[in-house]
Amino acid sequence: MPFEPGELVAVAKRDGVEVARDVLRTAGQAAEVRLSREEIGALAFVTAEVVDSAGVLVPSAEQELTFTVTGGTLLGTDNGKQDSAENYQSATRKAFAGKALAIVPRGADVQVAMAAPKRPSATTADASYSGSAETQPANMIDGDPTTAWSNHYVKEATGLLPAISVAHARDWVSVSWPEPRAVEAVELTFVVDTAHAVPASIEVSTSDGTRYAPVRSQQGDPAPTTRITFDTVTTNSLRVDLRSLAPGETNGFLGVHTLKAG
Ligand SMILES: [Ca+2]
Repeated sequence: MPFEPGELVAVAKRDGVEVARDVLRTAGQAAEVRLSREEIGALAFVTAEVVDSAGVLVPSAEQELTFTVTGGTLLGTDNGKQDSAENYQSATRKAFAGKALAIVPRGADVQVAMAAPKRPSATTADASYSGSAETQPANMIDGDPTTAWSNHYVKEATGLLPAISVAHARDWVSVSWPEPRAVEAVELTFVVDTAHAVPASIEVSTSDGTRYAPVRSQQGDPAPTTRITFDTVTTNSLRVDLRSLAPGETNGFLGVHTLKAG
């Protein structure tokens, strides 16, 4: 069965009546650390689990976790990895299979900080220009349909000049991933509102590692959700050049909620 992210539900029935149910969910990106503790005798065993924004354990997480203990001394840390060369006395330990353990005196309080996730396998997005801190390129690949990249900017009025905010003639957005793979389409969902319009034209390019060149046989017309198909290319980066419908006007800005290469 080909891999698809989602939910796998196993339901056990006896005489047609459900008696047990188990659910496996695909984990998203590491978002936070969940702590649980078990106290045995004079000791507390505090388990840290790296979970995604829905609280699902991220089994691939290997982030460094740093434990801070108050009301007692950190006695040791572990992550269950047999061949780990890390110091068992260190307050910092990498998660293994998404988990790490701290041992402290019973009653001591434990806080944990997670280092910025190392995601060499991450997809990244870029753009020739972003209008504000709230409309960065990463918004195109965050899986959130409400966030967007945009080139809309507002240059505040000064004593001499009125506020300026007019659309660029063109800008580009791009998406890159670590390992080359075959792609034959790109799908974009554009922002359409009083300031933003669907672009006048869309051109998809791919990089050979040094420069971008248009992909062949591009088909698809600009629309709020546009799918451009093209001859299959094997690449790790696509760039999409967008031309404004109203350059120099206040209603010709470009915005992209979602950019997907497939
Ligand atoms: Ca988004």
